[in-house]
Amino acid sequence: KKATAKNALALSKEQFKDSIVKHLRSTLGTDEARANNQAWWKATCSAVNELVFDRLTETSKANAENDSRAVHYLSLEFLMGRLTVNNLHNVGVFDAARDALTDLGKDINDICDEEPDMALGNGGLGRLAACFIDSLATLNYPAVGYGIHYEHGLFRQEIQGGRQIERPDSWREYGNPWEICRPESIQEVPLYGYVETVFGEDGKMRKVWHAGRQIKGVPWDIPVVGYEAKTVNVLRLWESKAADFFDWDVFNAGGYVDSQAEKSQAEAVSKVLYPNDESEQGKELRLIQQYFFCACSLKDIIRRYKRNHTDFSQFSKQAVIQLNDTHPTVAIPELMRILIDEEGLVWDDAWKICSETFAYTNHTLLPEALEKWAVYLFEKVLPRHLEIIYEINRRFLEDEVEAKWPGNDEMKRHLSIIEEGETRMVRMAFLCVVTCFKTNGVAAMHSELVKQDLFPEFCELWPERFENVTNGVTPRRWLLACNEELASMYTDLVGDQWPRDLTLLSKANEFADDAKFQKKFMDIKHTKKVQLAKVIKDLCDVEVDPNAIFDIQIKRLHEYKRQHLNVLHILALYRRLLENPNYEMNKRVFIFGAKAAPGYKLAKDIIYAINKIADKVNNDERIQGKLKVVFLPNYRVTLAEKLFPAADVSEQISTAGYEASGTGNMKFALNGALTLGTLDGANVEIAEEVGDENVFIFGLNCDEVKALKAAGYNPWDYYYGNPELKAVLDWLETDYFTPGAPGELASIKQSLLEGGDPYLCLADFASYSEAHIAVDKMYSDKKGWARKAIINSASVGKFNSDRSIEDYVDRIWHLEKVMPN
Ligand code: 26V
Repeated sequence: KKATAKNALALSKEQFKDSIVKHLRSTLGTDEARANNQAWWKATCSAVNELVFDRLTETSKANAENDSRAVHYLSLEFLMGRLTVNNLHNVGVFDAARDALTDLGKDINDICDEEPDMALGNGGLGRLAACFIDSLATLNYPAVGYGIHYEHGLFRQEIQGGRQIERPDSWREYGNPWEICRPESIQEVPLYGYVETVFGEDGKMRKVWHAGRQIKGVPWDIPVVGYEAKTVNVLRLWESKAADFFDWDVFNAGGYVDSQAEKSQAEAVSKVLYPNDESEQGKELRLIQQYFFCACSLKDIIRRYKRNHTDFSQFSKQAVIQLNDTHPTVAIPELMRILIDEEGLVWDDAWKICSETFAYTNHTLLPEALEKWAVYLFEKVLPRHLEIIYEINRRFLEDEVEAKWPGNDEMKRHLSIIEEGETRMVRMAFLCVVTCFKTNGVAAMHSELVKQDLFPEFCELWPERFENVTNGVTPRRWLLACNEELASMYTDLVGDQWPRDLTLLSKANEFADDAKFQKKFMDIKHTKKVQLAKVIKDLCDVEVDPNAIFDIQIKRLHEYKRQHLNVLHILALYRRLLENPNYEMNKRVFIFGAKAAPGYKLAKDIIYAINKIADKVNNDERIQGKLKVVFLPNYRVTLAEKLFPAADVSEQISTAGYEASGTGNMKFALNGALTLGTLDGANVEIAEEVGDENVFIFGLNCDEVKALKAAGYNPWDYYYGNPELKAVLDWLETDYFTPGAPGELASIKQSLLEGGDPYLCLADFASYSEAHIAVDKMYSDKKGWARKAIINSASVGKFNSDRSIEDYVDRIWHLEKVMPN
């Protein structure tokens, strides 16, 4: 029996049982005999919440009393997944809960399976925010996450006839026991209208924004439980509602229908998370979402600040605001507006406060993902903010740019926050870099590219503003909770402190060649593969052999991530097997999970191709089950938790220079998968940590990609130069995989040839194919493979998100711990 962990809240199995039964009756209005699993789940959560809510209150009391400096993490996305298992572990009562439920005749896994995923994010950026708030609480730092209480998270993906269909996600349709509504902290948000210039009796000019509409923001708090820590922070998510007086006025005047329209317009603001789509430009509702949650959050931050302060002189000492990408950038002009128009500060004082309060994280270099908003939209929705942005820009160009590059109008045009053109645009990233005291990238290589390629002139102006903070993942969710078997093996080896200090796992390196240790490690891998095989059978009705190599690519579908490169190689293998039934290879299962943005045609075509190829390959008796292809529908956090532990090979094959960091790559390595990847994002640092001999690196590096593009890349050269590549590309045009419907997969070939192959799939194909041969060879050496798998898992302690947070604290936030353990 495990000793009671430090800071675990005392709750015995018996107490837990009593509490669950009590909540079944008094909270849920049922009893042990009638309750369904959903009621059991909610009762279990309520039992835990008795502990969690106490700590939540204590934490906020301690922060108020200490007047602590805090970080405010503003993010349009928090991809939380499920909370129950995680919270049970973090509070330190997982074993008590499991045993209590067992005594009550329930399996904790079935009960926890009732919880819907909180999928309030698209992918990497949203999941990073979730890992970061876990780490902040674990390290006892004062922090608040601010975001939107979307009614619908990222769409649920169904596959019909091989194609993606989007269905609405309704994560809180039947109530969510983790959230607390706080009507006492409702905020009002103005929108639209016009700006009036008024002169006061003192002769001073003031600006008054007469809003055309007002909506209200209702906060919902999700407790964020630190791992065996005293701290419980909050994630505060804003829900939009019609402002009370609006519907009443119209309603009383007999306009019931109008008042309903008003109400549904207001509620539309927090209705649904936008998927990363082709272009978010021109989407007025998205801009309103951004402003809505920034305005609510700033009011909340200022309200809390004012409890202890009468002027703003200490504001930037007390509050740091981290912008998770440019999505919350409008918080900058909003704070300027509040300070100047409402609090009566002069421009220079307001500007000083803003530029000492905000910091910005960049998560992508893709030009189409760099946010720009049309000036006319700003003018319509946020007229006062546009004026402020113009003034920020004017001062920047006339003072800073002019001083550095005197008389250089071309440079002014180039660096202007306003892009001139047919439609004038606000460049949000420029506004961030001009204002923020720090701008950081998310992996060493990415941060260099941010300086060199994205903001070279800004970097010349202010080199000290640019930082790197390499991403990380929480070991609580991504090892302790998702891989019980490996977690307990590590606890036996190094004790129970590794979920905080993940570098302790490096002890396992000493056993990388130990036959007994290897067997235990690979037996666990096998167990996880057996478990995943069952999931695959249930979801896809495909039988896979757990002795095969499980080769997994799970991430959003995007051309730069090159799922289609993986597909081309699968086709090449299939062809080799058909041409030579004795072709030597280990059995291989290629597993995909990916959502495509609803408007991203080629991404959806790639999903279709994977499914069509899977149908054919999986049912082709000629290849004797040597090759299987699986596309798991509705990839999300909860599925990811089953996939990472079962992987042998981690596909990280983005075109070098395009993946800012990646975080899935870290979860794979931690669970003992070997990376097959390019020198991109954090792959570079993973290879550094685990050693080049323990990863399979292939393809062009970042400089070679740039050079090839500069020299004029011609994909046809590779097509004609490599017969196997030509054959698989031509295959896509036939009806081999889509009987009776030739050409259904042709768009992929087309994008790679006529389309110019912007992500250099064909250039990297041969190298990728060779790397796969090396993987296959290596896997035949069972001991060699086990050694590498162990070294990978034992050597990625650096990628603990606690380390990322400590880097942010040292380099950017400068926080102090409240209530240290
Ligand atoms: C945004 C968009 C918007 C419109 C066009 C298509 C598109 C494609 C990608 C994106 C990226 C959104 C930002 C994002 O999720 N970045 C990811 O952030 C992770 C956490 O830092 C990082 O590990 C990933 O490499 C990075 O892609």
